[in-house]
Amino acid sequence: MIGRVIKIFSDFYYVETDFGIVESKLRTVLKKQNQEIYTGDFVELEQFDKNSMQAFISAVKNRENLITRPKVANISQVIIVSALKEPDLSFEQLDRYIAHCEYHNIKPVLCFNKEDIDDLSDLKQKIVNTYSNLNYDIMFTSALKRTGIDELRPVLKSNTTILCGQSGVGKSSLINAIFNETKLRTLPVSDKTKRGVHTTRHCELIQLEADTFIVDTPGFSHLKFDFLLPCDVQNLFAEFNDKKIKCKFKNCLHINEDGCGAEKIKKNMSESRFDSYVKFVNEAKEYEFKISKSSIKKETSVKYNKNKLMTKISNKKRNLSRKTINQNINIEETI
Ligand SMILES: Nc1nc2c(ncn2[C@@H]2O[C@H](COP(=O)(O)OP(=O)(O)OP(=O)(O)O)[C@@H](O)[C@H]2O)c(=O)[nH]1
Ligand SMILES: [Mg+2]
Ligand SMILES: [Zn+2]
Repeated sequence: MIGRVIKIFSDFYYVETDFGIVESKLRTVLKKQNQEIYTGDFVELEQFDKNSMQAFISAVKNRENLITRPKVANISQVIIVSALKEPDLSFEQLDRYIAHCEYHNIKPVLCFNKEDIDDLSDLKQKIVNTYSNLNYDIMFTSALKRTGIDELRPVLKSNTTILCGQSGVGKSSLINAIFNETKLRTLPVSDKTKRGVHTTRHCELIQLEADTFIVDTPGFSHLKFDFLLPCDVQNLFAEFNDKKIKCKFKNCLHINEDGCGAEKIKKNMSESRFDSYVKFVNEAKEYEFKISKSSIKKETSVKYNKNKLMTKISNKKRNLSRKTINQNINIEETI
């Protein structure tokens, strides 16, 4: 029997099947193989007991894709949800989510929720100016007043769509509005921090129609670009995909290099986008620095002594010299 993992709670995998939702555990052999299973995975079930609706997962089908933040498999679309207000829209956070989608080669849809709060037309205009020429679809919604929801439905059709975005922006509320019922728990943003209170704790796949799924995810805001090299960050910004860029420098970051050929692109890029770009490049630089240090360490783990290759003993394993021991004693005494 084949099913799809819709939710994971510690050791339990909830699998949607033709018979309903089956509470499943992993076969020991899969555990031993360290087989990871994610929400959205298609799995094979064995030893299905119809009475208790329990079974064992014996295999995982090949994945079409796996996005990593949060980890969900076989998705066809990402909608990045932001709130126009409460919490205030952060262009930087939005760019982080967009760049993460680009990293996974997915063009996200941008959804701006809570349009019922105040007259936000200036902000909306700024959003359109910043993102529409980058070919991202933009939607304005209110889960509360149910505006924009009918426009959202056709976007979801026949897709497995993951809603992601910071805590409190209204992801679960939007799903409730789409279903016209309270399927998911939602909570007001905190009065103190003006942020969400992390109401959704797990990724959950919900079936809207036979071939239409939505995944609710917990909001988080610490996406960092500390896993790629500085010169790769430009691939995550649609502005730099322009084939017309003719920068003569190799590995140019297009930030403040004299004579950089991307000058024109930068002029057309909105200030907030450029700021985000520079920030992400700096995070990538930290990563570059870290790996450069660790590779030096590797190289020095062996050394030549009298033409013989010797393995250097790590500092932890090496006995302290008498001088160091004496010095340490002196330090302790002075404390
Ligand atoms: N005014 C207004 N409030 C909204 C809207 N959508 C959601 N809210 C409120 O915002 C708060 C947070 O909504 P949630 O749906 O829990 O937000 P979330 O994105 O799922 O948050 P996490 O689960 O923590 O990631 C709730 O009090 C909602 O009632 C909206 O369109 N307008
Ligand atoms: Mg939620
Ligand atoms: Zn350049």
